[in-house]
Amino acid sequence: MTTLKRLSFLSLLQLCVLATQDVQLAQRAATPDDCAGYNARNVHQTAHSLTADLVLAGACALYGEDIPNLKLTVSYEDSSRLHVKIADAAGKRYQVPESVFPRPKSANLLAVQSELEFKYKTAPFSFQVIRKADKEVLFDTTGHALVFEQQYIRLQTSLPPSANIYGLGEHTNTFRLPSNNFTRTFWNRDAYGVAEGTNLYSTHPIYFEHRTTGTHGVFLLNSNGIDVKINQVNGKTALEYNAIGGIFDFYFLSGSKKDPSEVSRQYAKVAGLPAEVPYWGFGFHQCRYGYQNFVEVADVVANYSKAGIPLETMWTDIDYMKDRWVFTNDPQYFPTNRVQEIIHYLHAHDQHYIVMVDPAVAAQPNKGYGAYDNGVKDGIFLKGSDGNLFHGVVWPGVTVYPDWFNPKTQSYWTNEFKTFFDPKSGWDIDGLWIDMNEAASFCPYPCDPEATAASGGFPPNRTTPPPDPNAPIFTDVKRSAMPLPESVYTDVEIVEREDVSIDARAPAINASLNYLEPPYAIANAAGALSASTVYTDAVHSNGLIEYDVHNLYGTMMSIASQKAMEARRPGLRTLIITRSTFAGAGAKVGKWLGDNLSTWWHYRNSVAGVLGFNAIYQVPMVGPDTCGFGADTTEFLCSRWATLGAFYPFYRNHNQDGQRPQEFYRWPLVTAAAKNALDIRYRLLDYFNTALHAQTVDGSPSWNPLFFKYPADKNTWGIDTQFFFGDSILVSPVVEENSTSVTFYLPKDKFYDFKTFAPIEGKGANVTLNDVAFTDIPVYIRGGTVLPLRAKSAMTTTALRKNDFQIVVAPAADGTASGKLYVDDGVSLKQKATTEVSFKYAKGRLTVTGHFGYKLGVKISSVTVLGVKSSGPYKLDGKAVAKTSVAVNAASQSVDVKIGIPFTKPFTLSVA
Ligand SMILES: *[C@@H]1O[C@H](CO)[C@@H](O)[C@H](O)[C@H]1NC(C)=O
Ligand SMILES: *[C@@H]1O[C@H](CO)[C@@H](O)[C@H](O)[C@H]1NC(C)=O
Ligand SMILES: *[C@@H]1O[C@H](CO)[C@@H](O)[C@H](O)[C@H]1NC(C)=O
Ligand SMILES: *[C@@H]1O[C@H](CO)[C@@H](O)[C@H](O)[C@H]1NC(C)=O
Ligand SMILES: *[C@@H]1O[C@H](CO)[C@@H](O)[C@H](O)[C@H]1NC(C)=O
Ligand SMILES: *[C@@H]1O[C@H](CO)[C@@H](O)[C@H](O)[C@H]1NC(C)=O
Ligand SMILES: CC(=O)N[C@H]1CO[C@H](CO)[C@@H](O)[C@@H]1O
Repeated sequence: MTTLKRLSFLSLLQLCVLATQDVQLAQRAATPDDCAGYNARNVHQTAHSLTADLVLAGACALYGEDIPNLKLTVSYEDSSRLHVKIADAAGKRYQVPESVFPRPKSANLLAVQSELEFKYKTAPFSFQVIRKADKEVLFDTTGHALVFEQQYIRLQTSLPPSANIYGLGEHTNTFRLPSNNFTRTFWNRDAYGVAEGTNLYSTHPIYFEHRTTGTHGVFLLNSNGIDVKINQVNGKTALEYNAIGGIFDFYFLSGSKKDPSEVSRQYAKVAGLPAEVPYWGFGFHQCRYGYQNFVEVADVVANYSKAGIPLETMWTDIDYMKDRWVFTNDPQYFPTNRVQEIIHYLHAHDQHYIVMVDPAVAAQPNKGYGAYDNGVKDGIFLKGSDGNLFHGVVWPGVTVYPDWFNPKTQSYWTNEFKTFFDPKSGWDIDGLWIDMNEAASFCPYPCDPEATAASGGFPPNRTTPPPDPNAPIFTDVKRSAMPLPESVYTDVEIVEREDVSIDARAPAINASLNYLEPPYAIANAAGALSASTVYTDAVHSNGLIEYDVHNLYGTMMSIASQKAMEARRPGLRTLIITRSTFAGAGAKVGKWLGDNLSTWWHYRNSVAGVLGFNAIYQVPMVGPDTCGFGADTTEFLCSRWATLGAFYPFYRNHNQDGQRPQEFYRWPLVTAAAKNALDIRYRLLDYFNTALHAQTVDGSPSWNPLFFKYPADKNTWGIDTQFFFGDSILVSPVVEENSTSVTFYLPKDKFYDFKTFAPIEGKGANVTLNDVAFTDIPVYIRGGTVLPLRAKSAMTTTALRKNDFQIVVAPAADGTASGKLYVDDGVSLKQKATTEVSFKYAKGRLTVTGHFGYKLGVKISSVTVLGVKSSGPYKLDGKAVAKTSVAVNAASQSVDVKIGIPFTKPFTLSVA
């Protein structure tokens, strides 16, 4: 956009201010590159760091007043991480609070020990970040003026032509981002239908860039509204940050020449390691908006049982609430005693229950509504610029919003959870779903809450009559009432986060700035900054202004909710699924991809969405609404989606109120597809849990794009409809509408068909399969892998854990393979004992080592070696295995050796 057009966004007030600044107006630059930038003075270089004063070289005044004096700080935090901070010299500007984004520890290295070099020019100031090993320039602001104004900061880097850039989510673009004419806006937004190219629910300003020389990462820690623009300029890719506040706080990650996932691990050190999830969280989840009452919820549970489809967790959307007031239930439609019956039934059958909680509380004074009254008493609701409670409109009508920055909000939130979700007197939920936390409001801008609530019909009246309060449920399934054993609720001290420096500093609100309509308008698809959300001039209890912290709301709700859930069941892992996230949220919660639609585009595109959150943003527990949320699904789409869903980390069928029902049992074809896919998922569950556990330990992705495994193969760089589940399971779903054929890429490598175990040589070319049944999905094992499979699937993950293992050895072309297995009790935050097994296969010999602290209580039923034509002899720990225990499958060239030994200690098995 031109400056002139931008100027039309200026408020009258600002025009007045600017008009009096004749000098600046006269010198106003036309574009950022016309600005003179800053000159570096007093450059102070030590062995560990570099600091400099940056002094404005000439007025720029593109979108307001320049900040004349800046401070540059460069520190070498560890060998792979360079921290570059450009802030106002006074250090008064807003920075992301450490309570929301704890800073990584710095090893405070010597510059010479860093893999990265910081090179700069003084007049005008520009800098390059260079990887020393190969002199590769990773970031280069040369020729692009730094602009640093009150409400507009800008920095641009030149990158190679058509750069391979991944990340900068949340978005529904391709996984590899367009490298021309492209704007990625960060402004968390309730984005029904998740339109391509628009700002969505989350903000993750991290990108990975892949080159033939290696893969590196660049993270901008800034929570203000940002447009990142990517264009081709003079034969190069120009990546430009345009933020409307905050500072430039960059973390450069050197990555690796050979292994792109190294950047994921380096970023995990910055963003925080993701949370471990309870094992049952990987089971299949059923949800919908519009389950009318407790009878319907119970019927869905029963119908899943009758159909023989494993249902691990049943969910209830806002339908359970009375008039959609959070922390209430409708006594007619969802009476507590009947819901408790459902919860007891689920628990007795090793199943689980989750409900939704929204942040916004119905503004209902004098109604005896605890959640409102308590919040008002504690003074924890967010206030508008006039000092009164800020009102928006959400499901219940006019609402207020908790102010997560208020020190009393945590105890308020924890208490509401303790009361409403009390295991004895209330709803004993096992996990939590949080929504509308962008924060969303149905109110346009400007907002008249009363009028919007009235005209939108909030809250809506129920459209069905109440059920018979004594309606029998689960009549044809045996009933028993047994909650989770008390013994698991061991008391463990909850460590509160320490007070940290950056929180203590809320910059003064500047009355001459426009926080509602700043001069630079980011490309927010909702329009004005305050449209459909909390007003950006609302002031938090610590003085921070919503303008700066809007993008943190969902993550702060996540942090508070995680603490509240942990307080209910101390010592246990939490499963919390949120809609809105900021960088670092994965340390507390998982995420679903929001309100997508039942379309083939959304089905396909979900792979790119999951890849971003798992492999880049470190929010690994992620998945879309399987079969699609909005719009009616079809039998073929839901079949395909049921099979793809089985490979998402988070696997949940969820549907919109009023759409065609889409539980998997609704169609025979979808039932078969779901059963088939769940059979594969559950047999692979310990393999995947091992991968996700590894991610919680060092950030190694548990869902990998193809180029992470074949970085030198250019054909893989743009692929985002195939992925690796864990390190070694290649999934290539059918992507065309109603089709039974699929063309996908097989890298030059050895693979094995997961179903038949037959070997397949990848040629570094596309292959086409023409008869992929709707119940099926192409799955291959990458050569070089030892897979610890459960020998058979089960109806719940609890039952699954009682099944024996089958070890599958899939050798690479060189005849070797390796793998790992991690098992713990699946629920505790602190484990008393774990089992960690390592599998190595070479020269026809499988060696199993490790420690077996956690008692698996199962056997290894067999070891299956693929791609061998061995006639033995077969020896287990040196002793010959009976011929009758060996089954050779000539068709697939595999050998299955029944060993049936307890899985309690190391062993070796030789097959040749
Ligand atoms: C750039 O993108 C905009 C919006 O997506 C589109 O309307 C326009 O045609 C594109 N311009 C070019 C040159 O591709
Ligand atoms: C459950 O199954 C019964 C029998 O097929 C059917 O009548 C009922 O509509 C189903 N209910 C739900 C909620 O799926
Ligand atoms: C709900 O029903 C009541 C009573 O019939 C009516 O007064 C009210 O306007 C209805 N509310 C909405 C949102 O339709
Ligand atoms: C407030 O903003 C005005 C206009 O940009 C600026 O002149 C002034 O220095 C600012 N005040 C502070 C304390 O930053
Ligand atoms: C695909 O199949 C569904 C039934 O599952 C059908 O409703 C739809 O019209 C088909 N689409 C096309 C393009 O034929
Ligand atoms: C594989 O097919 C896709 C289209 O289905 C195409 O875009 C891609 O270039 C092909 N890859 C190779 C290596 O031929
Ligand atoms: C198929 C699918 O899940 N599509 C999209 C659903 O919505 C999220 C955004 O919230 C996207 O990331 C998914 O790709």
